[in-house]
Amino acid sequence: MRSKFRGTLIGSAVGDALGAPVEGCTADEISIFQNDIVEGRYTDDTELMIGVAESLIDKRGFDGADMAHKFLRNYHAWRRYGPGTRAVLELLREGVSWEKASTMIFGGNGSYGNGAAMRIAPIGLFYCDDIDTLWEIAYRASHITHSHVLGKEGAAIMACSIALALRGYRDREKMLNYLTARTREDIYRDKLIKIEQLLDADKQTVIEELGNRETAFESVITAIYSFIRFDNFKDSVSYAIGLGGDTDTIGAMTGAICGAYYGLEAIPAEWVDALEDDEKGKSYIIWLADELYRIKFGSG
Ligand code: R7I
Ligand code: MG
Ligand code: MG
Repeated sequence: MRSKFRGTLIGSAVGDALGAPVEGCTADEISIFQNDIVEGRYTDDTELMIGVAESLIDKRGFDGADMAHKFLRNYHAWRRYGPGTRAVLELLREGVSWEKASTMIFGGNGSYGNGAAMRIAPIGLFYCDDIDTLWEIAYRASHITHSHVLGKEGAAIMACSIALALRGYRDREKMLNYLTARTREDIYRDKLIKIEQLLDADKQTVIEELGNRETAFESVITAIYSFIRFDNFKDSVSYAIGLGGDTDTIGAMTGAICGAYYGLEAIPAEWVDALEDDEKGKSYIIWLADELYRIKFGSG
């Protein structure tokens, strides 16, 4: 289980770093995707995920004001944040409360970008044995930047997928039945139901049916699909990135689910080796995973 905790957070960071250099490229442009060219710099996806983990650890659970503070403290603009999230962080910095800031963007509707889902992995770990609480906390943690229900639902589905993968659900019927029964949003349910018929589909069909963009409902189910379609970390994450579009984020979300299922040792060593290891890099992310594990299971 400790290896799965590490695998989740490192898997997410690795997927982010691998996808980052080709973010915004089309599938055709990436069709000569080469796994041996690895830069190892992560982006906003991982920087925000680190903030989620740090806050859960410091507060022994969810605390919105503290998590918002962690996001601000860790923020580096050059890691390429989404415009909505950048605007919310600016409002928080000006002193607007974490409950209010996210409701002030996109004409008051709030964001349905995938920025809440891409950082949610630590919540999937921390609340893995209580899906009702996990779902509720995923919503509250999303609200810091994403107040639109579809942004929150995408994050809850992602957190739940990670919890199920930790418990060993890859059997597609079991996992998909669980998620389909749980979600209350049609756009997600309809895409989950489609997965079964898409298992041999070509890339273009998958992109059209499930999406590869930076909205939550055009990326979260794509990551779940990439996990289910293959039987190992490398193939799933390479495939997810090869779809093009929001490659770092779909890579990160696929990497998190795969890491939760297969564990750290299943991530290609050359990918882990290449991951940056500066102040808050690989070693620190492993430490965060171990702390979450220690707090949760009370040992070592
Ligand atoms: O969700 P968010 O943090 O973006 C994450 C993406 C990832 O790909 C990261 O790697 C990083 O590159 O950014 O940032 P938002 O700006 O809140 O949402 C992402 C995009 O979704 C927005 O820029 C919009 O294009 C779209 N979007 C919306 N469009 C119209 N109306 C999100 N919410 C809305 C909306 O309410
Ligand atoms: Mg990014
Ligand atoms: Mg992205």
